[in-house]
Amino acid sequence: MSNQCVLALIVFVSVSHATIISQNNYTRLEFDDKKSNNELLGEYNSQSSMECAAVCQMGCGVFGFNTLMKKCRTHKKIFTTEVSNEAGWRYYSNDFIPVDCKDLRENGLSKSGVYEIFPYSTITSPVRVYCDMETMDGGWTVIQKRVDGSLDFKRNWIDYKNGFGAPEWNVWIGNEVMHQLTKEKNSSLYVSITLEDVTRLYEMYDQFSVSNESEKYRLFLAGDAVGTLGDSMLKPSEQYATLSGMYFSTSDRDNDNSNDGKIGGNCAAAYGGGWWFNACHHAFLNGPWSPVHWTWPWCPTILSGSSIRETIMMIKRH
Ligand SMILES: [Ca+2]
Repeated sequence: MSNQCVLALIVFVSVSHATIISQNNYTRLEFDDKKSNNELLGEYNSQSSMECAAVCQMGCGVFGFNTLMKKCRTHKKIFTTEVSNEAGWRYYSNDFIPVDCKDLRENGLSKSGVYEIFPYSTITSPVRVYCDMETMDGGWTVIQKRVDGSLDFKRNWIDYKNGFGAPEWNVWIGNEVMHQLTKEKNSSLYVSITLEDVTRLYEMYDQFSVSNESEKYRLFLAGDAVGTLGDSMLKPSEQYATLSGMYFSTSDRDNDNSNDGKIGGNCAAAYGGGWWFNACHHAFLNGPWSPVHWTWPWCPTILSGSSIRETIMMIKRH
């Protein structure tokens, strides 16, 4: 429970002497048939309290759902004095702290979109992520998404560490967040590439994790790879090197296995984006959007960025 929620509940109890009923990770406030007018963020039509909860998840402290009018009201804080009587209202405190999109899915949120998650155990600030709630039972946290060339992926170590872009658009969620989401947790990786003709191909890896910064955000993949793209990351073929076990490299941090003088031994600089390069790659989803320069996004299935409309990488804890 966040400090804000604790404070809010104390204020509420002291004012109204209400009892509190814990329910579905939201705390039901026994304050029936009254409407709060305090610090209103928005009012929406809503079919259920869970739908209302999903709206609140984007950043409210308290929400009310009217079972008769099918309306939802979100508030920054709990009501204190500004209350009016109106039949049908039930109020809830948002004390649910989701670690990832799977947490949200398991708590009944079934609509894909941008949510706030709290992947850090010690830092309380949220991370905005896109959750895919439809693909393979939903609960997928998107870690990479590209829909056009308007966001430059040729970036330095710090940018890849902290992430860049926006979750509803083009995004790299950040290596540090990836590490937090996958440390001590068995996660699957789902890669999808949508082609210009809107064919959507995918590959799912059973186990995916990223180590910490002192281990240069090293990539680990294991288990089965299934899908329609073919495996280009883990064990593509005899002549193709794996990316599992590789360190993350950017143009300013060469951690790759290349000593090739033609590219200065620096894969990230040569191919124009950060990645877990070997020497260098047969899968590379962070290349320059310009098709002339984005080579081998997913070899041998996709040899040039020119045929790509969209890429997505997303993960889900087992
Ligand atoms: Ca090198």
